[in-house]
Amino acid sequence: MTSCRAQDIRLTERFRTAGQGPESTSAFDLSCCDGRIIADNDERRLAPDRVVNVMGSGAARAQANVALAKYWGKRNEALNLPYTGSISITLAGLETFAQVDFDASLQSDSLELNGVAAKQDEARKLSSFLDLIRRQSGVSRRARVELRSNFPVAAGLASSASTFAAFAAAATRAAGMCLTDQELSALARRGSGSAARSVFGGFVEWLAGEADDGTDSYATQLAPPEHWDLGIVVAVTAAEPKAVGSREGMARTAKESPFFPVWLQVHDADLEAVRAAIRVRDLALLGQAAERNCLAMHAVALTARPPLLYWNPGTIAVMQRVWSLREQGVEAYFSIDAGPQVKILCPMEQRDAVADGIRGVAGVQRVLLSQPGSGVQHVEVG
Ligand code: 2P0
Repeated sequence: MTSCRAQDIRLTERFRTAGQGPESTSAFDLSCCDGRIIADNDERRLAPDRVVNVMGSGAARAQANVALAKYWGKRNEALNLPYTGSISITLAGLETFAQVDFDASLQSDSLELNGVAAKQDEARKLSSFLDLIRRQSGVSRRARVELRSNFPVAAGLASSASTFAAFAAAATRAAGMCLTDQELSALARRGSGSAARSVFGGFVEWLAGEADDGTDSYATQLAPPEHWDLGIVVAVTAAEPKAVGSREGMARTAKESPFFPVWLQVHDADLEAVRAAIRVRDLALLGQAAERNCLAMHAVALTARPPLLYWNPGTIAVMQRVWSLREQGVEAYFSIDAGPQVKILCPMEQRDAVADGIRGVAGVQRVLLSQPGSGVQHVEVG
């Protein structure tokens, strides 16, 4: 289990590697942290020695992820506890920056998303997350929060994953909380399930866990980004937010699809195949399992009542192009999360060719190039 001290040192290393100057380790008195693990759903205050030097401000960046074996259905909606484990790749370049300032002069939280004041439902979600951090840290001040993503948000590109991973890191830093990576992952999960995975870079598994309180439901890194030089191409077929969000979509599916038990039954084998494929870097095994799991998730969503269809004609055209590229010998495989965008896995040396093959497809608005990316990074503020 990672100690808090190790986490902070590693974050510092990541920051330096990213070439963005020295990290402010002075924000923490590291000697206070003994690595004891708190329950992620704990509404109590952290022990006094786990809240140190409240800086008031913190900033962090995190990247989106694409799920290869997907999270679709919660056994506990309040705590974002999934029925199944899931595995993802963190996506380099699809990034959210978060800055949090606890400010005694504020009467209420001031929340901005991409330069615009958060809408009522977004604000409620962000403030509830801050409340959790306030309860755990004992900080009572309201916060000024700025969140910026460099890709279409709420459109099936896992913006909530990068948002809550960055937000959790920035807010806990601002509140002076001393957390391990595992604790940060479990905390980010409370904001959005998939955010648990974006805390880590590379190839990441979120463990479903069994405990009712969620203490064993957090992500862990299966392999770092450099483990496998995979190319990832993202075909953006719509930039506007989806009609039905993931939260409502998975709740409706779990409750209203007669096939939901079948989804749970088939998921384990896909999870195992994806895990094994990553271990031995077998793209055919990985791609086939990812496509199978993706299609099963969308099939079960389609059979919810009323049905959920996240695709548009461009989505289907890209899927068909991927299949035809494969017939021509290009090792390309798709996955689609809860939205119309398509993420394509391929060998890095074929990434440009795949992107060229996708650009001409009707309905494709933009093509983004990615690869396995790094985990959450603290950023110096001020
Ligand atoms: C995933 N998705 O594994 C799956 C696949 C979308 C399809 O996790 O309710 O935004 O905030 O926990 O994490 C998107 O759902 O949902 C998602 P909440 P989240 O990536």
